[in-house]
Amino acid sequence: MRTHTTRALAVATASLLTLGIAACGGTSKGDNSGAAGPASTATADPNAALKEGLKIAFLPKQLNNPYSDVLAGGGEVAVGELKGEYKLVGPNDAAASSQVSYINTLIQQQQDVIGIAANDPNAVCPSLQQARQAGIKIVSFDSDASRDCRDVFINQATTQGIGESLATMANELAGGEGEIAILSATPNATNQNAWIKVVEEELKKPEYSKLKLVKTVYGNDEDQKSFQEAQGLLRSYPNLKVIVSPTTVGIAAAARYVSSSSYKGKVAITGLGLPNQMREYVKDGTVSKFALWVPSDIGYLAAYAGAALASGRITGAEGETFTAGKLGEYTIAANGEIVLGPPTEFTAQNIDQFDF
Ligand code: RAM
Repeated sequence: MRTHTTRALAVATASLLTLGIAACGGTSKGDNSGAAGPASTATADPNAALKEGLKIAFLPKQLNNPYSDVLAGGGEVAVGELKGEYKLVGPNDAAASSQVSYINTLIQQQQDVIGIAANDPNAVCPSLQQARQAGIKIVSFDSDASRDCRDVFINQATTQGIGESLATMANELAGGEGEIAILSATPNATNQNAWIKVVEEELKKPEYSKLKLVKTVYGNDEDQKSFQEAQGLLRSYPNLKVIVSPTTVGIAAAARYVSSSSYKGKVAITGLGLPNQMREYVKDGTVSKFALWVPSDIGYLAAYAGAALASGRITGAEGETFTAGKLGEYTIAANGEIVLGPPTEFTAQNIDQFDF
């Protein structure tokens, strides 16, 4: 495509101008000369062929979460298309530093790309920096690591967009007034904390003046703890109208609790959920509306971004473009962010069209 080529050339030229003298070659594995830092010192070659045989590892927040399985499944498909070597590893809990030992092992194994959903933006940084110094490309997805310890971040949708959608759904379900509460994942999760911040900002707007966020609690993305936290919220706040849970684990646990309690039909549950986990609660009337994106597309896009980085096609700089197989072309935005697309809202009308 003409526009594509023109754009790619413009980006390449811009990168050359920006990087100037610092651009003295790419960093390869085993080269300790400076992969770390917010922007790579390599120059993007938009015509570089994608390498085959790349070792691309996925490290989600935790393994025992259906969301991680769906997401990594998309990554596996993409790595297959790229003729690479796929690996999935991870802890069973989403605690701040639970991923560190996995990163260290992936460095030992000389992976080419580590895709990570960071359980804490900073706890993973020293190990990720070591990985970058060993020439490994870091693609954060779902939950970002600090900007200076990864190359790009695959964001499922814009942080602002997700936060706004959570506030809008809560407002609609509360009928424009009353008490709402948030049931989040872990207290250190980059993604949930960023979305909650947007919700809090949204609630300051005049259209939300009658909506009151009474409490935010954390179920740590553990089913039982999330269930108990939902129960606790309803006991502590008898006038609660809506529980907003921006985590697939939390929303499913809260819906399960409410569906078999006297709160069913009185307290609304909304947030971010997997259609397959939420279907029964939509069908039984506990949940009328929630949102999400296609998690497998995040994994798929992360693998292609990793391959583009490891092949020198992109460096993570703003304005660079690459093609992600069936998903088409993506442009890197500010701060190395690559946005998948807008979230989808699910209701009784459309939920049966989705199978993930
Ligand atoms: C949970 C995890 C994940 C988040 C989804 C919406 O599965 O916390 O990080 O993106 O919910």
